[in-house]
Amino acid sequence: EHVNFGYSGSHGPDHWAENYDTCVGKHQSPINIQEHDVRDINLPLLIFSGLDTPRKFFLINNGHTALLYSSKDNKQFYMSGGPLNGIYVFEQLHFHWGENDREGSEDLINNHSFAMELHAVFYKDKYGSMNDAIHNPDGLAVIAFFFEAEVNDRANPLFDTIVEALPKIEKVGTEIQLSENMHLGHLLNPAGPPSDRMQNYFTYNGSLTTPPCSEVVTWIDFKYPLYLSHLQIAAFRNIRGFEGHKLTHNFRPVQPLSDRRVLHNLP
Ligand code: GRE
Ligand code: ZN
Repeated sequence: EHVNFGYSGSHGPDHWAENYDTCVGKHQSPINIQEHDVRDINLPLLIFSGLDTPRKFFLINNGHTALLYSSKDNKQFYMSGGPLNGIYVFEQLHFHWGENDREGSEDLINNHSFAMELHAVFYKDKYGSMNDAIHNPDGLAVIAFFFEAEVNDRANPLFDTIVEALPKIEKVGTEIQLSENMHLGHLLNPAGPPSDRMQNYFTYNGSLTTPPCSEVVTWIDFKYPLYLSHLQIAAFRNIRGFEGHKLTHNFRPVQPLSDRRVLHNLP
């Protein structure tokens, strides 16, 4: 196993630029989203399609995160509208977490770290693939959901299928098919569309939060968090990274906002 990047020591975020010079750009992610840098505006409706098509999902441990992708034999999951020009196609979703429930999200809101952050990654349809899209400034759009640890420690049943499968992908490179077909609408929008919850978001231009840190991402961060129990979150910390160590945390620290503005869409 070759470690190309990690989250501590000589492979940690401070060293990424030694192998990936784009990681020192001026429009990097994540950022601390602070009230005084944010402008309220009214964007067009953010539109999703294919949300309620059930799909087979595969869960993989790639050494950096737990990642889900779906077979492409069915109707695809698309996103458009909001801050986006054109149509974006779903590619994968994955998680970022911390050593405890007081950290773990990548973007912060008013200095607040959430316990976990889900990234659903989409590429612009006209570029045809993820690999081609990442060479274009408008190549990717990522919707981010923050998670808090539920104070009453109730589990979120929508995430049970994923959480219960994590022990089966403990080793780097392992992959399984989830036992139940899922539709993303159910997972990401429990209130069911149309819902204001998915129109209340921050948006800004930034980068991949992992090497090569390409500055090609339109970020869409939903303001209201989802909930998981402490134990559900803890299950993620048990998967292994490279060299067999537990992947206890995998969030990148915040990067300078520089000359950027963050927009807040008011539903
Ligand atoms: C990541 O690896 O964390 C990532 C991607 C694609 C887009 C955004 C992002 O792989 O944070
Ligand atoms: Zn990510």
